[in-house]
Amino acid sequence: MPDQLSLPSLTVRAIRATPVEVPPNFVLGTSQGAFLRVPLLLIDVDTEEGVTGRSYLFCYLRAAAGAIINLIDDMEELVEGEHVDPVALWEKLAARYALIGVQGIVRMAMAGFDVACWDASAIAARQPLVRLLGAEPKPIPAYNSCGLGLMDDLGALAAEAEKLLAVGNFRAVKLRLGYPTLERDIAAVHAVRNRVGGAVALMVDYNQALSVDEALTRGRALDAENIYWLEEPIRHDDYAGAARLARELKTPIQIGENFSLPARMADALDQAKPDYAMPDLERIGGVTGWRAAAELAASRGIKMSSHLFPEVSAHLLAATPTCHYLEYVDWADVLLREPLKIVDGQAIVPERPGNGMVWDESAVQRFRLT
Ligand code: SMN
Ligand code: MG
Repeated sequence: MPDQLSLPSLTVRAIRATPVEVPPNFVLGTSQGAFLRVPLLLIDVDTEEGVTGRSYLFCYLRAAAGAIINLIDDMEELVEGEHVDPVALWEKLAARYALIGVQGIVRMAMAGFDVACWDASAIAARQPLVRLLGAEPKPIPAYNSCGLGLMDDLGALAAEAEKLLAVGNFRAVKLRLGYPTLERDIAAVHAVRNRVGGAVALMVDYNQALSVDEALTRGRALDAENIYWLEEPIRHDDYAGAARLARELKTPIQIGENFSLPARMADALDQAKPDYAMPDLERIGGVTGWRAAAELAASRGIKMSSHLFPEVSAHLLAATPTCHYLEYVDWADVLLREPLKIVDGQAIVPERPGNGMVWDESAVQRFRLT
């Protein structure tokens, strides 16, 4: 991505944050708990020039939404009347929040604002975000990550895999693992593999459930199962453990959804030496953080995928030199006038100005919290 971009002149007028909770089409049961409802925070940045930029955050917990709204109200006072220059605004806010620390939900709130600022800039420039970033739209290979959570009924699991492939003609899906036993993990893999066939890419995600020793044991068994990547088998900040897994296992190790800003990603890439990386838009620092992350991955020759936020991530991956896979979830579809399109298993980067997200206001009212 080019360093210097010319951005249109816009001025921040207000930031609005709207909490919503949408029912997922598929329950996502991870080893760390299941998502039965998806709490999102919609962010609108209004400018004096009449352009509005949009983004959303995934709050994980309903309780986090209110706390993030308070932070956004605080941020609004700091950026009102400022020129919409996302990199300069990131630096200004980072300086103001140095004492509380740019981490956790402070960093999420800043990322949400950053993504909306980039959207406003691209809309004002009458360009899709990908072009503002100096790249061209292109189809992005995607895997369907909407479901395949931990399930007791392996027949239902296999049926869900088939359903997930059918929606957008996907050729890749991600299965959550971390059942009480290795045997049960392998049974889940077999149930899905037998139903989808050998040509489908099957990623697996442990959500940090295992000790290093257990990950070596289960990983060695998975090495015989044609697994596309093994995601977060151990706690995300054990870089030495991850490096050992990457050395000893055949299956590629994937980490990244917990990289907190590009600096920690650099540490993780250099110390954990994962095969692949998948930063998350709201944890890596929005579009501004993603651009730095893409450079880090490119300079080390590491293929980079996205985590959640498929609408904005599609633009970003198209501008990422080592673009790998887009993680597709449909959570925001019900809230969007034009949801992200998947054709033949690939995400289509929209040509409309900005990141392409415009709220369906009646849906927002329907799913609004308070
Ligand atoms: C995941 C984590 C948290 C919420 C949704 C999904 C998972 C993934 O780790 O990578 O999709
Ligand atoms: Mg994951």
